[in-house]
Amino acid sequence: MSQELLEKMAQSIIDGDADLAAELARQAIAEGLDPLFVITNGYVPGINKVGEAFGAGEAFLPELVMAGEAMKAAVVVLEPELLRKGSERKTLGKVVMATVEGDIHEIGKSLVSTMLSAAGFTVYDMGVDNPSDKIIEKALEVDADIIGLSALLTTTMIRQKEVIDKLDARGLRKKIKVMVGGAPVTREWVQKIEADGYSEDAIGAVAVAKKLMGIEA
Ligand code: B12
Repeated sequence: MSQELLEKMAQSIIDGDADLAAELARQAIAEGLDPLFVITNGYVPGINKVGEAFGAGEAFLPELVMAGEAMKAAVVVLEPELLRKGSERKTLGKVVMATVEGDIHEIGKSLVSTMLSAAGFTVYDMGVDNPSDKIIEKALEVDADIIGLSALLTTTMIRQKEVIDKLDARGLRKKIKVMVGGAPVTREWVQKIEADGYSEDAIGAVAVAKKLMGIEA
């Protein structure tokens, strides 16, 4: 594994260069590199840097947007490879994945969806900015085993609690498990809202989903 390639990947995100990010992803596939490894060790450190700079007031919204677009461009190229790796397995369970209402961060949620699909789950990815009732309706429509809720803002995390409370009120809390995630989500928060599972990354999300289905991880 070339450290240089990983650094170039991180830099392509920092520079918001979607073409280069996608090109480097294609190069990684051609070299037979593990797609999740390059996402985790190449692109994610880049987007984290932009996030930190934004948080510190050293980068601004356009940079954040461009970094997000570059990250998406790389993941789009790597996604088929991620899926191919798990394509021969049977369905382990049905998961409705959604970013909560008021939140348009999609990259982490999509990565979790992709990894769950690759692991053999049937995933219904609802995209971003989903009202709690809509998420519950979808879960009922597809007879989901698990709802996965992503929230990237401290102001939208409360929607994770809202979904759980609404499931509770409708007597669905035992039938449908809820797992949560997103950068601001902490173990304390998970305990407080009594979610069934939490992971800080996409690999962990697969292990959590398996555990919720009673499957040995
Ligand atoms: C890219 C980005 C954006 C892009 C999103 C593009 C897109 N299409 O998704 C854009 C430019 C749109 C954006 C907008 C905003 N953003 Co923004 N953004 C980010 C940034 C830099 C990276 C997020 C990301 O994609 N990370 C990479 C992925 C792979 O990681 P992830 O999302 O954390 O997901 C992983 C885990 O959390 C976990 N996971 C995620 N979801 C789930 C779900 C389940 C069920 C499980 C088990 C696990 C799990 O697994 C994932 C894979 O490993 C973060 C900073 C950061 N480092 O988090 C800020 C950040 C989240 N944004 C922030 C802010 C403030 C905003 C804006 C309000 C800015 C503004 N003033 O307009 C808006 C909000 C818009 C809205 N209503 O949602 C703040 C939030 C602060 C806070 N604590 O609330 C952050 C932390 C930046 C900062 N340091 O200030 N943003």
